[in-house]
Formats: sequence, C-alpha cells, structure tokens
Amino acid sequence: MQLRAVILLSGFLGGLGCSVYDLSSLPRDPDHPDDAGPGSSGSGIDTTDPTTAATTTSGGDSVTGSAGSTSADGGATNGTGGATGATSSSGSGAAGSNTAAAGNGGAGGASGSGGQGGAGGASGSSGSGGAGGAGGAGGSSGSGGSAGTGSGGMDAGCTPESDSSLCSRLRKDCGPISGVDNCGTTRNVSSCGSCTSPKICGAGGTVNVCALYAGTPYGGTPVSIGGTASTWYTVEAEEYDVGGEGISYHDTTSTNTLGGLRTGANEGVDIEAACGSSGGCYDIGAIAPGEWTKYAINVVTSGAYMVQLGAASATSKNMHIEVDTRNVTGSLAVNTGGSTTFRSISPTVSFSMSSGPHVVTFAFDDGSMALNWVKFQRQ
Ligand SMILES: [Ca+2]
Repeated sequence: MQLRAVILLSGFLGGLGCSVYDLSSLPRDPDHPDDAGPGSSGSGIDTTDPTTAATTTSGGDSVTGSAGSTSADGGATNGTGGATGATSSSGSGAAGSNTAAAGNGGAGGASGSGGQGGAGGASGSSGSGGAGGAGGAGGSSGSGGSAGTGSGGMDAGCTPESDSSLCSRLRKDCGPISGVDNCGTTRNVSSCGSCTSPKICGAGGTVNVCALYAGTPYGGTPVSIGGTASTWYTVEAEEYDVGGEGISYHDTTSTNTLGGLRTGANEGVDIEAACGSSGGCYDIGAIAPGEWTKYAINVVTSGAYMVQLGAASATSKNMHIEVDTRNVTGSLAVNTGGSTTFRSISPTVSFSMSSGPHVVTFAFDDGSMALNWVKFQRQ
C-alpha cells in the first residue's frame, strides 16, 4: 500500500509540473485589448500620473498628507495637508493625484517652518492638472513653507475647446486674444469676432469687449489710415479726441498748462505751440508718467502696420501704442538728446489692424518727453 501511495503521489506531482504555464505568454483578452498584461502596474484613467508624494526630512514632526483623489471630469479635489508640527518643522502636503489639487503644507510648530506644498497632479481624461499646494504657515519663530511646484501634466486625452468657445468662456467678443484653454494650454486666437457699429472693440476700456466709445474725433471726422500701402498717415498728437479726463485723455493737470491750441473745460492735456526750434506746430509737452491720449481712427484696409514717432526727449523715455486698449507695440524708446530736439523715430515693430473703426491710445509710460505726431503705414 505504501509503495502504491508513493507512485500515485509522484504521478500527481508530475502532472502538476506539466501544468505550470508561463503567465506572461498568455494571450490578452481580445474583448479587452487595453487591459494591462500580467505584471503591469498601469491601470486606471491616467497611466502617466507622475505624482510622487513629497516628504520632508527636517524635524521629527514631519508628516506627509494624503493625496487628493482622482477626478476624471476635471473637478479638483484637494489633497490633505501635512500635519502641524509640534515643535519642529511640519510635514509637507502630498502631491495631487490626477486632476486633484495638491495638499497644502502643514503649519510649522513653535519654532518650526511650515511644510512645503505638494506638487500638482497630472491631468485626468478631460481635466487639467491640479495646482501645487500652498506652503504652510511658520511657527512663532519659523518661516512659511514654500508653495508646491507644477500645475500638473497634460493628458493627451484632453480635447481642446474651439476658438469660439474659448472666447465665449473668457467673455471676449472681439479682436485677437491669448488665453488658457480648457486643457490648460495657452494659445492665440486670431479674432474673437468684430463689433457692430457704433460699438468699437475695447472702447469701454476693457480689452476685447465691444462697447460704445464716449469720445468723438477732434474736428468731427476720424483720421483715415492705410488706404494706400507704403504711405504714411499722420495722427497729430494734439488732436486727441473730445471727451474729457478719463475718456479721451488722462492728464495729471486739470488744465492745459502750456496754453496751446485747446483750452477751457475738459481740455487738460498740456499742448505747446513749439515743436522745438522749428516752431509752427503743436505738440504735447509737460508729460507725466501714466498719461495717455486717445484717437478714433478709421482703418481703410486690413493689414500689418508700422509706426513712426515725431517726438523729443533729452534722455531715454518710453511710450507705447494701444489699438482698442491692446498694447500692440510694447515699449517704444524716445531719446533725441534734447527736450526740444524733435526727430522721426522708426521702431522696428509691426502689428495687425483690421479694417473699420478703432481707437488708438498714445500711452506715456515715462514723463519728460514731448510728442508731435504718430504716423501709421500699412506694409
Ligand atoms: Ca502736432
């Protein structure tokens, strides 16, 4: 009986040996081709989640908070912050998981520093990554923790919204914009639309929003610009629009202290009858930093435009030009070597303007310069 039992057992073990398969060679379920194969750790919505819980090693009170939960629809769920340190530095916030925001750093103890905020999580299937957590507050003698880094990685599965949806969500209804879309990507939109007359893009003071402009052209008719390419069209600085302080100009003095051309109520821009030694014309002088003047113009033909300044300054001063409250030139340096030495300055900058009515602003970032005119040319 014993011998028979040994033989039977050997046969059984032999059978087992023949039945041990290499699991990794198993074919995947054809009905679930995305299933991870045996031994893979990937699973869930976002297999690219780079989050790693932050830790801190300073002080014995370091505690790492728990990660925020995953949210596939983009809703952010805060991770839990690290615990407050008793006497030493506190713990750090945990990293966010997928779309969840990272935890905040815990507060520092009596002499400890606040914990560091956790890192932002990666994005889920349709949301953007969670933001970095805030640093914890320091104790009575400690300092606050630093903010968590990163705004989360992008998920290739995010579908960017349309240009019109982006404009609508940002409440912009005209002109070009640069905005952050639903996937967290900053992108340019060439135009959010055009305004219906008499509204003008940005005329109410809010960029990319259609509004009525309360100013009116000096002389009654807006300057026409760009009808012929490679031709300069002049906007005289002193012929800023009628409207008054805060509408067609901003000036730090309530009256025209230089007394040229325009005086009386609602004429606070300082105009001098000088233009340097040449004389015979008017310019805006006594300029203070932050002052500006506006001009209704009519662009005849859409295109790329460049500018020329007729200006003077003893030292380098900056101004810029806005079209419909949008800064289109960046800083334009004026430095002619003399406060009454007017020269033509040709910056190497160009910008696009669409046909139709616009409001341009000559904005003086610095004072101590004088402006005779600005010319526009369609390239
Ligand atoms: Ca002038």
